[in-house]
Amino acid sequence: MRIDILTLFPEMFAPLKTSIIGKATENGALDIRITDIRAYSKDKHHKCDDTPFGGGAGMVMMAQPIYDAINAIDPEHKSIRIYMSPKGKTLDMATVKELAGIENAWLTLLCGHYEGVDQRVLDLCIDREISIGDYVLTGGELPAMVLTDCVARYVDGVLGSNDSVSEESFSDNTLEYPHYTRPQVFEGLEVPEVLLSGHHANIEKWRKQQSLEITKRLRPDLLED
Ligand code: 4F9
Repeated sequence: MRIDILTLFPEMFAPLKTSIIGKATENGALDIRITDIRAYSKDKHHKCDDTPFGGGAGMVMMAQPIYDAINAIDPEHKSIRIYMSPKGKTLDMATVKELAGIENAWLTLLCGHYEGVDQRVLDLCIDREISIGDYVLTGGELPAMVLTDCVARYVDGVLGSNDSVSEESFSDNTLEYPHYTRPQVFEGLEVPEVLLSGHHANIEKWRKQQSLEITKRLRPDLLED
Protein backbone atom coordinates (compact mmCIF):
# COMPACT_ATOMS: atom_id res chain seq x y z
CA MET A 1 0.00 0.00 0.00
CA ARG A 2 1.19 3.50 -0.82
CA ILE A 3 0.27 6.38 1.45
CA ASP A 4 1.23 9.98 0.64
CA ILE A 5 0.89 12.48 3.46
CA LEU A 6 0.78 16.24 2.76
CA THR A 7 1.63 18.46 5.71
CA LEU A 8 3.28 21.70 6.79
CA PHE A 9 4.98 19.74 9.60
CA PRO A 10 6.80 16.72 8.13
CA GLU A 11 8.91 16.33 11.28
CA MET A 12 5.75 15.28 13.17
CA PHE A 13 5.73 11.92 11.34
CA ALA A 14 8.75 10.33 13.07
CA PRO A 15 6.50 7.73 14.82
CA LEU A 16 5.76 6.06 11.45
CA LYS A 17 9.47 5.22 11.13
CA THR A 18 9.49 3.05 14.27
CA SER A 19 8.05 -0.26 15.46
CA ILE A 20 5.74 -2.32 13.26
CA ILE A 21 4.97 0.42 10.71
CA GLY A 22 8.67 1.30 10.36
CA LYS A 23 9.57 -2.36 9.78
CA ALA A 24 6.80 -2.81 7.21
CA THR A 25 8.16 0.21 5.35
CA GLU A 26 11.66 -1.29 5.34
CA ASN A 27 10.22 -4.61 4.10
CA GLY A 28 8.35 -2.92 1.25
CA ALA A 29 4.84 -3.84 2.44
CA LEU A 30 4.19 -0.12 2.94
CA ASP A 31 5.38 2.88 0.92
CA ILE A 32 4.80 5.97 3.06
CA ARG A 33 5.84 9.30 1.55
CA ILE A 34 5.71 12.59 3.44
CA THR A 35 5.47 15.79 1.39
CA ASP A 36 6.13 19.26 2.79
CA ILE A 37 3.39 21.49 1.38
CA ARG A 38 5.67 24.50 1.91
CA ALA A 39 7.93 23.27 -0.91
CA TYR A 40 5.08 24.07 -3.34
CA SER A 41 4.44 27.64 -2.20
CA LYS A 42 4.95 30.18 -4.99
CA ASP A 43 5.32 32.99 -2.44
CA LYS A 44 8.87 34.31 -2.09
CA HIS A 45 8.76 33.71 1.68
CA HIS A 46 7.20 30.22 1.20
CA LYS A 47 4.02 31.49 2.84
CA CYS A 48 1.23 28.89 3.00
CA ASP A 49 -1.42 30.56 5.14
CA ASP A 50 -3.32 33.84 5.10
CA THR A 51 -6.07 35.68 6.99
CA PRO A 52 -9.67 34.59 6.31
CA PHE A 53 -11.91 36.53 3.90
CA GLY A 54 -14.84 37.83 5.96
CA GLY A 55 -12.63 38.27 8.99
CA GLY A 56 -12.44 36.17 12.12
CA ALA A 57 -9.82 34.45 14.19
CA GLY A 58 -6.81 32.51 12.99
CA MET A 59 -5.23 31.72 9.66
CA VAL A 60 -6.40 29.65 6.70
CA MET A 61 -4.16 27.41 4.61
CA MET A 62 -3.95 28.76 1.06
CA ALA A 63 -5.31 26.74 -1.87
CA GLN A 64 -2.35 27.12 -4.27
CA PRO A 65 0.44 25.23 -2.41
CA ILE A 66 -1.90 22.34 -1.58
CA TYR A 67 -3.35 22.22 -5.10
CA ASP A 68 0.11 22.12 -6.67
CA ALA A 69 1.40 19.53 -4.17
CA ILE A 70 -1.53 17.17 -4.81
CA ASN A 71 -1.23 17.55 -8.57
CA ALA A 72 2.53 16.96 -8.48
CA ILE A 73 2.11 13.75 -6.46
CA ASP A 74 -1.00 12.38 -8.14
CA PRO A 75 -1.49 14.20 -11.47
CA GLU A 76 -3.92 11.59 -12.83
CA HIS A 77 -6.01 11.37 -9.67
CA LYS A 78 -5.28 7.68 -9.18
CA SER A 79 -5.14 7.86 -5.37
CA ILE A 80 -8.00 8.13 -2.91
CA ARG A 81 -7.59 11.66 -1.62
CA ILE A 82 -8.65 12.09 1.98
CA TYR A 83 -8.81 15.27 4.06
CA MET A 84 -8.44 14.63 7.80
CA SER A 85 -11.24 16.77 9.26
CA PRO A 86 -13.58 16.90 12.27
CA LYS A 87 -16.38 17.32 9.68
CA GLY A 88 -15.60 13.95 8.10
CA LYS A 89 -17.18 10.56 8.63
CA THR A 90 -15.92 9.12 11.93
CA LEU A 91 -13.35 6.38 11.39
CA ASP A 92 -14.53 2.87 12.31
CA MET A 93 -13.39 -0.67 11.60
CA ALA A 94 -15.63 -0.95 8.53
CA THR A 95 -13.85 2.03 6.91
CA VAL A 96 -10.43 0.73 7.99
CA LYS A 97 -11.09 -2.67 6.41
CA GLU A 98 -12.60 -1.10 3.29
CA LEU A 99 -9.44 0.98 2.70
CA ALA A 100 -7.07 -1.87 3.61
CA GLY A 101 -8.95 -4.27 1.34
CA ILE A 102 -8.46 -2.27 -1.86
CA GLU A 103 -5.99 -4.01 -4.17
CA ASN A 104 -2.77 -1.96 -4.59
CA ALA A 105 -4.41 0.86 -2.64
CA TRP A 106 -2.93 4.34 -2.84
CA LEU A 107 -4.11 6.93 -0.33
CA THR A 108 -3.26 10.64 -0.23
CA LEU A 109 -3.87 12.17 3.19
CA LEU A 110 -4.12 15.96 3.47
CA CYS A 111 -3.38 17.42 6.91
CA GLY A 112 -4.82 20.85 7.66
CA HIS A 113 -3.44 23.11 10.36
CA TYR A 114 -4.61 26.40 11.94
CA GLU A 115 -8.31 27.18 11.32
CA GLY A 116 -8.48 24.97 8.24
CA VAL A 117 -7.97 24.90 4.51
CA ASP A 118 -9.40 27.11 1.75
CA GLN A 119 -12.65 25.33 0.81
CA ARG A 120 -11.90 25.56 -2.94
CA VAL A 121 -8.95 23.17 -2.78
CA LEU A 122 -11.14 20.67 -0.95
CA ASP A 123 -13.89 21.07 -3.58
CA LEU A 124 -11.38 20.63 -6.42
CA CYS A 125 -9.18 17.82 -5.11
CA ILE A 126 -10.61 15.83 -2.21
CA ASP A 127 -12.62 12.58 -2.49
CA ARG A 128 -13.61 12.14 1.14
CA GLU A 129 -13.17 13.59 4.60
CA ILE A 130 -12.41 11.39 7.61
CA SER A 131 -12.55 12.31 11.30
CA ILE A 132 -10.99 10.23 14.07
CA GLY A 133 -13.48 11.42 16.69
CA ASP A 134 -15.54 14.32 17.95
CA TYR A 135 -12.80 16.59 19.24
CA VAL A 136 -10.70 19.34 17.70
CA LEU A 137 -6.92 19.08 17.44
CA THR A 138 -4.27 21.58 16.35
CA GLY A 139 -4.04 19.84 12.99
CA GLY A 140 -4.71 16.74 10.92
CA GLU A 141 -1.25 15.22 11.45
CA LEU A 142 -2.14 12.98 14.41
CA PRO A 143 -5.37 11.84 12.68
CA ALA A 144 -3.33 10.99 9.53
CA MET A 145 -1.00 8.86 11.66
CA VAL A 146 -3.96 7.16 13.35
CA LEU A 147 -5.50 6.32 9.97
CA THR A 148 -2.16 5.13 8.56
CA ASP A 149 -1.45 2.93 11.58
CA CYS A 150 -4.83 1.22 11.77
CA VAL A 151 -5.22 0.69 8.00
CA ALA A 152 -1.63 -0.60 7.68
CA ARG A 153 -2.24 -3.35 10.25
CA TYR A 154 -4.58 -5.06 7.76
CA VAL A 155 -2.19 -4.85 4.81
CA ASP A 156 -0.52 -8.18 3.94
CA GLY A 157 3.04 -8.39 5.26
CA VAL A 158 2.68 -5.70 7.96
CA LEU A 159 1.84 -7.85 10.99
CA GLY A 160 3.81 -11.01 11.77
CA SER A 161 1.88 -14.29 11.70
CA ASN A 162 1.82 -14.26 15.51
CA ASP A 163 -0.04 -10.93 15.64
CA SER A 164 -3.50 -12.25 14.88
CA VAL A 165 -6.15 -9.70 13.97
CA SER A 166 -8.97 -12.22 14.40
CA GLU A 167 -9.17 -12.12 18.22
CA GLU A 168 -8.51 -8.42 18.83
CA SER A 169 -10.99 -5.87 20.12
CA PHE A 170 -13.93 -5.08 17.77
CA SER A 171 -13.24 -8.15 15.61
CA ASP A 172 -16.71 -9.59 16.37
CA ASN A 173 -18.20 -6.52 18.04
CA THR A 174 -16.62 -7.46 21.36
CA LEU A 175 -13.63 -6.18 23.31
CA GLU A 176 -10.62 -8.39 23.77
CA TYR A 177 -10.11 -10.71 26.79
CA PRO A 178 -7.35 -9.86 29.36
CA HIS A 179 -3.76 -11.02 28.85
CA TYR A 180 -1.16 -12.31 31.31
CA THR A 181 2.51 -13.28 31.13
CA ARG A 182 5.20 -14.31 33.63
CA PRO A 183 5.51 -14.15 36.60
CA GLN A 184 2.60 -16.28 37.80
CA VAL A 185 2.18 -14.04 40.88
CA PHE A 186 2.80 -10.29 40.72
CA GLU A 187 2.29 -8.05 43.80
CA GLY A 188 0.10 -10.82 45.22
CA LEU A 189 -2.11 -11.05 42.13
CA GLU A 190 -2.38 -14.50 40.52
CA VAL A 191 -2.84 -15.39 36.87
CA PRO A 192 -6.31 -16.98 36.39
CA GLU A 193 -5.98 -20.74 37.02
CA VAL A 194 -7.52 -21.83 33.71
CA LEU A 195 -4.70 -20.18 31.74
CA LEU A 196 -2.18 -22.47 33.48
CA SER A 197 -4.20 -25.64 32.86
CA GLY A 198 -3.04 -26.30 29.31
CA HIS A 199 -6.68 -27.20 28.47
CA HIS A 200 -7.18 -25.33 25.20
CA ALA A 201 -10.94 -25.73 24.93
CA ASN A 202 -11.44 -24.40 28.47
CA ILE A 203 -9.06 -21.53 27.82
CA GLU A 204 -10.95 -20.56 24.69
CA LYS A 205 -14.27 -20.78 26.54
CA TRP A 206 -12.93 -18.58 29.37
CA ARG A 207 -11.61 -15.99 26.92
CA LYS A 208 -14.93 -15.80 25.04
CA GLN A 209 -16.81 -15.40 28.31
CA GLN A 210 -14.38 -12.70 29.52
CA SER A 211 -14.77 -10.84 26.20
CA LEU A 212 -18.53 -10.86 26.51
CA GLU A 213 -18.51 -9.76 30.17
CA ILE A 214 -16.06 -6.92 29.56
CA THR A 215 -18.04 -5.71 26.55
CA LYS A 216 -21.33 -5.80 28.51
CA ARG A 217 -19.74 -3.80 31.31
CA LEU A 218 -17.66 -1.26 29.33
CA ARG A 219 -19.28 -0.99 25.88
CA PRO A 220 -22.84 -2.38 25.95
CA ASP A 221 -23.53 -0.32 22.79
CA LEU A 222 -21.31 -2.71 20.78
CA LEU A 223 -23.63 -5.64 21.55
CA GLU A 224 -26.78 -3.83 20.44
CA ASP A 225 -26.46 -4.78 16.75
C1 4F9 B 1 -9.20 15.80 12.14
C2 4F9 B 1 -9.88 16.16 14.39
C3 4F9 B 1 -9.75 14.55 12.19
C4 4F9 B 1 -10.44 14.89 14.39
C5 4F9 B 1 -7.99 18.52 12.14
C6 4F9 B 1 -8.12 19.99 13.72
C7 4F9 B 1 -9.25 16.62 13.24
C8 4F9 B 1 -8.67 17.97 13.18
N1 4F9 B 1 -10.36 14.12 13.32
N2 4F9 B 1 -8.76 18.89 14.16
N3 4F9 B 1 -7.67 19.76 12.50
